[in-house]
Amino acid sequence: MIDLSEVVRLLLEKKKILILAHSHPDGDTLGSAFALSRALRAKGKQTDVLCGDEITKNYEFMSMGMEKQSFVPEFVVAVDVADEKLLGGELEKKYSQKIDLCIDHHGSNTGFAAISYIDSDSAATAEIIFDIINIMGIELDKYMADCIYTGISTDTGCFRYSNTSSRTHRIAAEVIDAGANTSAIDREFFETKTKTYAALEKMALDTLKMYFDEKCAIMTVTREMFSKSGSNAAECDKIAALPRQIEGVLVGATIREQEGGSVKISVRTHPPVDAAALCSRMGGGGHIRAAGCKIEAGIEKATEILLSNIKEALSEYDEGKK
Ligand SMILES: [Mn+2]
Repeated sequence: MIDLSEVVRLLLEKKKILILAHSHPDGDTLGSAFALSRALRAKGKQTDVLCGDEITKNYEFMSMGMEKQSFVPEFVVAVDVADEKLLGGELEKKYSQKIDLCIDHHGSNTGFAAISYIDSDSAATAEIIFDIINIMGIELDKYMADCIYTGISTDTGCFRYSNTSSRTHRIAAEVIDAGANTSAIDREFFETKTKTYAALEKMALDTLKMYFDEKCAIMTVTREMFSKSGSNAAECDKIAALPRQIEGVLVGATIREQEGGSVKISVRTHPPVDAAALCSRMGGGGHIRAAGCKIEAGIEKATEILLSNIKEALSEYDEGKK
C-alpha cells in the first residue's frame, strides 16, 4: 500500500478532481468528501463532490458551503467507500472501474480502485483526511473543522464506540481549536430525533426479540413501518444501534425490508463477536463492531439465515471459553 505522502503527491499533481461519497450517505463519507474538496480548492484545484443519493438536511451545511463546479475530471477519488457497489446505481454505472484512488478505513474494502489507501485503525475516514490536509500544509478553516468533526463524531457514536482512539480525541481537539461547532453538531446528530424517526423507533422496538440466552437481540423494520411513520432509510441509520444497547447482548441486528423482496441487515456487536466476519459469511462486510449485508430473501427466510450465522458465531466464542 502507498503511504499518505504519496496520496498527497498524487492529488496535488492533478487539477480537476472529482470526489465520490457512498450512497445513503453518512457524516463520515460526506464530511471526508467536503473537507477534502475544500482543502484541494485551497490548493487551486477544481473539485466537486458527488453522491448517488440526496444529501439530507442535517448535512446541508456541507454541500451549501461549497458551490458546485463543473468540469471533466482528470482524477476520481472515492472516500469512505468500501465497495464499488456502495456508490449506488447511477454513480456505480458511470464510474465503475474508473476510480483512480480510494481513501477509506473499512478493513473489508474490496480494492476496487486503481490505488487504495486503507487504514482500518482510523475510526473514521475523516481522520485520514485530517492527516492529508496537514501534510498539504493547509490551515484548517471552520468549514473543514466542522466537516471533519462530523465525520469523526458520527462514526464513533460521539466518541463512545470502541474504534475511538487517543488519536481520535487528539484530532477532535485540533478541529475544536480550528473552530468546529461541536455542541451544535452533537446536538443535531446525537440529541435530536425527527418525529417521524421517533415513531419508527417505537414500532421497531415493539418487534425486538431475544435469542441464544439473550445474547442476541433482533429488531425488524418493515416497509409498512416506514410508510406508517413517514420515516425513511436516510434518517433511520441510528436505529441499528438499539438492539446492542440491551444489557447482556453481544450481537444486535436490525433487519430492514427493502423493495423487491430483499432485506438489509445491520449488525452491531460487543467483544468478542466480530461483526465484519459475521456479515462476510452472508456476503457483506464492514468493521469489527459494526457491519452489514444484504440478503435476497423475505424477512422470515432472512431471519433464519441470520440466526443460524449468529448461532455459529456465538458457539465459536463458547468453544473458545472451554
Ligand atoms: Mn466511515
